[in-house]
Amino acid sequence: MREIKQVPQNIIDAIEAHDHFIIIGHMNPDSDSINSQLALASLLQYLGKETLLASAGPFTRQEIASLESQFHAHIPRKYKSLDPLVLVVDCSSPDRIGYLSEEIAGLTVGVIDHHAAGQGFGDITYIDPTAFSVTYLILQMYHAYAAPISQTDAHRMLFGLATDTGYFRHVGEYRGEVFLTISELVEAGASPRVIYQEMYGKRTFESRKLIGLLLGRMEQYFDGRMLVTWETCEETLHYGEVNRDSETLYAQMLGVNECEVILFVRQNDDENTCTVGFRAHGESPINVGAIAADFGGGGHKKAAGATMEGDIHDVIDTLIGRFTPFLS
Ligand SMILES: [Mn+2]
Repeated sequence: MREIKQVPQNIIDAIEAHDHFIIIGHMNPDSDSINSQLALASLLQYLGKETLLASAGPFTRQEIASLESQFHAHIPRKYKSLDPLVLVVDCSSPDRIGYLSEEIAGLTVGVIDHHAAGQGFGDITYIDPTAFSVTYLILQMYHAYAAPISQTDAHRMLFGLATDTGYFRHVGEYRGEVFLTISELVEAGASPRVIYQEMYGKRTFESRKLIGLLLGRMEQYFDGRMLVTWETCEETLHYGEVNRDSETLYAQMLGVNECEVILFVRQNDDENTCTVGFRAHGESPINVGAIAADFGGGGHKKAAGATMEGDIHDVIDTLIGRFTPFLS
């Protein structure tokens, strides 16, 4: 089993030295980011600290939309004057928190993250790129303090772990720590059934139509080793940001025999740029995070994103060129 990285002493010391905390996650928050923020706030409150949760949003993902009211969109000036420690979760660079990076200027920043690219940002760091989710790292902090885990926090931490492992589908051999963690959190009251429903159920009729549209137009490149699909900004406007389920789209595409890499190119409403989702098959050696980083984006080896200039077909051409050395 993988060795568990200890919570660094300087994080523990910094928490000890502060009474007020600002907890920030990345923009376009996902379940790992949001639930890491919430579970960390609970732990700090248990330690007698005051916390403020902040997020640049938007809360478009269905499974987190109802949580928005717990987050501040801006840091109140008064709170900043209390000398809070800023804890940033699930971010490999300061731009991932959006405009909030300007609002925390001058404050001490701790970073708790699991992205491989996440080095060199933050005054103090707890970074473990082998951890499947940041909620897993937050759980290690609960252990470090021997803090009790409420049912609500067990749910949050399991939800983050389920999200970042694609409901445990991306977990490979010798990663038994994931299942020990699941066992611990289920015994503390988290429900895998409820989390599955939150992640994959309760979808709209229109969201299935959108998946049908995007699967219907996908194209093969490099003898089927790459699959590409795309969406115009008019379609995004029609289907909405909430009516989507990109993970199901990706899973369907990656399930195609011989497929190693998929690209999902979405035109932005400025019409001059596109947002690209990259995914690689678990068995492929291709690191899409490194390729996304070439275009100013980032992410993990198997899942990444970038914003690129040009219309949909320019962006697809550029990316086909970039992947040619790996796939032809
Ligand atoms: Mn994450």
